[in-house]
Amino acid sequence: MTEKNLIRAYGDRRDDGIIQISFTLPVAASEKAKEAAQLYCQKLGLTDVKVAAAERAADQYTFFIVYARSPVIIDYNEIDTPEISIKKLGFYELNDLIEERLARKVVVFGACTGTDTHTVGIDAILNMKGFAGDYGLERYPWFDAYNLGSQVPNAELIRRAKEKNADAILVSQVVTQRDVHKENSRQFIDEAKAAGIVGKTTLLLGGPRVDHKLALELGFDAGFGPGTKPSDVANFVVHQVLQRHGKEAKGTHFQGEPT
Ligand code: B12
Repeated sequence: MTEKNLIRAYGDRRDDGIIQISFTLPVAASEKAKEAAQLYCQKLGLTDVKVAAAERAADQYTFFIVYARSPVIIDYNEIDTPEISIKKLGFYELNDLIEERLARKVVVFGACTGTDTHTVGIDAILNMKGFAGDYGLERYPWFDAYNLGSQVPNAELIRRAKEKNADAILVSQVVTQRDVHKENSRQFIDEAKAAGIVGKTTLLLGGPRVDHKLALELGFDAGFGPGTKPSDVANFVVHQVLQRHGKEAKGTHFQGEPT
């Protein structure tokens, strides 16, 4: 039997259970609203509740930040979740690797698909300037990156990618109301199956509410969430492409910092 690793939230001291939460209630900002926030937190099972901020969010809406103590204890060793672990190569090393092993450019297509207009995330990954000081894929001389923009129908993205024999397709989904991101992603996978590219083209899903586990469940090869850097995506795609072409042993991915 595995040993337990019981953990609680850390606030000021180890195991004090102190957490910070934020939420909005549909009432105007007032002392009564603060009391409502207190009561709400108590009903969540929290104690030592302190309403640190209560700000008007809109007419009849107040946004709260609360500190409180949670009794919850979890066993960290019970958690088993898929995770992308990869030893990242730096910009120059990765380009050199593509040149040496593949001797052609890696072709990627990306878009924000369905009804979603939020392009900032996919732009951060693909555009020349990149994100957080990390170059986007357009900047890599050994990548050919096509960014089709927003509200692109799934079938159109797949058709355009197939025309260029794309190695990878990047789907961005930001709006999650009524799980529209999942519904649209499932529709993308259905289209990809019909087009015969599943298992041949690397299919990536990304967005603020996406994680690797969700993407795998939906049928993608990997998922990338908030804070993803273009170099994370570039490294993942290159290793997948090399492995698909038998130019790198499977399971070469392992954890580590960029060299
Ligand atoms: C900018 C913005 C807009 C702009 C978008 C402009 C544009 N060209 O993109 C405009 C004003 C048009 C807009 C419109 C709307 N928006 Co808006 N918007 C935002 C805002 C403020 C920022 C989003 C953003 O740019 N984030 C920055 C990027 C860099 O982060 P990111 O997307 O997470 O991307 C990173 C990762 O997730 C990952 N990633 C993302 N995609 C991919 C894909 C792949 C393949 C990979 C590998 C990685 C990856 O890499 C990126 C870099 O790390 C957010 C609130 C917020 N603060 O987040 C609301 C927000 C996303 N919008 C929201 C809403 C509701 C809307 C509207 C529906 C509003 C309306 N009623 O009209 C419309 C949407 C219309 C539509 N059909 O989509 C909600 C969504 C709520 C929900 N749960 O679904 C949010 C959260 C605001 C809120 N709190 O209510 N919006």
